[in-house]
Amino acid sequence: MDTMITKRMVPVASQFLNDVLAGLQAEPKFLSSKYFYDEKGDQIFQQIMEMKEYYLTNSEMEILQEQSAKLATLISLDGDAFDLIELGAGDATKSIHLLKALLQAQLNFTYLPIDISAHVIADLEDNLPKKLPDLQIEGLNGDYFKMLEKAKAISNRRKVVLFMGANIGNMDLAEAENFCRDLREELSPNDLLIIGFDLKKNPQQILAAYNDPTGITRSFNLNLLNRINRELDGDFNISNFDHYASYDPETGACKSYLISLNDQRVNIGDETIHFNKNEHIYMEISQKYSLEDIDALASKTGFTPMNRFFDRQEYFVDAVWKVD
Ligand code: AVJ
Repeated sequence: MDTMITKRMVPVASQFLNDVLAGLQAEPKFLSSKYFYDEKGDQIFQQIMEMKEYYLTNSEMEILQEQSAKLATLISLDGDAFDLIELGAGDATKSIHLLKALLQAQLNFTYLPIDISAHVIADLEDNLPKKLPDLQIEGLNGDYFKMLEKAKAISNRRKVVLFMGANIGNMDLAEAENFCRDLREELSPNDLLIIGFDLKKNPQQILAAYNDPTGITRSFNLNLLNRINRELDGDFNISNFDHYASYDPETGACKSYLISLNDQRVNIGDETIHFNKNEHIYMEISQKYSLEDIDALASKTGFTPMNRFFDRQEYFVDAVWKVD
């Protein structure tokens, strides 16, 4: 069992249980996509990124592969030393291109990857120095905001924050606004934020990325029910649920649901949850943005848009914002 302690001093496992029960006892029911990523969920997400319908990864990869030198120039400002902080660094397969460009430009910086997963941080500290011997790296394992505090305690150098992968898409517009405002509070004037957004585009193309015919995304959603069975003593019968994805071009909200295929009861530990036939569980939002939406988000939350980096097809943008 995980013994990590959260901010409110609730063990992670019971935080998971509390969130699951609160979501499934609510009307309408919901679960949080942040719980998708157990070991199995990580594996399925890898498969999603390899799907031909899932254009996001290739688009942002192209931006980093082809425009990292330009990004590095922009980041360096007047050449002073800085800390490059990455939120949710993962395996850094995209950011490694930027790290290379920054080293090539002989800039004085330390890379501070932040990730909630201890083994992600251990792997990065192991592997990156082998690939980039000159890299100064200091991994921070924990909650984004607590680790940002820690990063500020380590040095008072200018901060450049990377938040890529369209991870902001997993927040609805109000949550994204709060997140950016909270992030702004941790930063100082002239600090930078480089933030990846998936852009509004042909609705068919967006929907296809979240509704693949082979059912990989379906199993990604259903895996959370399996995880509840495994970790919280649940008895979901997975074959009694189906995946439903939707995209609303008016709001840019791409949402996924699990639909109960019949009237059923599910036990989770000591609790019993009732599902009506055709009742839905709201599982995930992947919010899409227009360029106007992105600029509006920046100015509402204390940032000024500085520059934008697109892939050739303009499916995706990495926006560079400066703290006001
Ligand atoms: C990791 C949040 C960027 O929303 O596109 C992929 C997760 N969900 N397919 C996304 C996801 C279903 C992904 N992000």
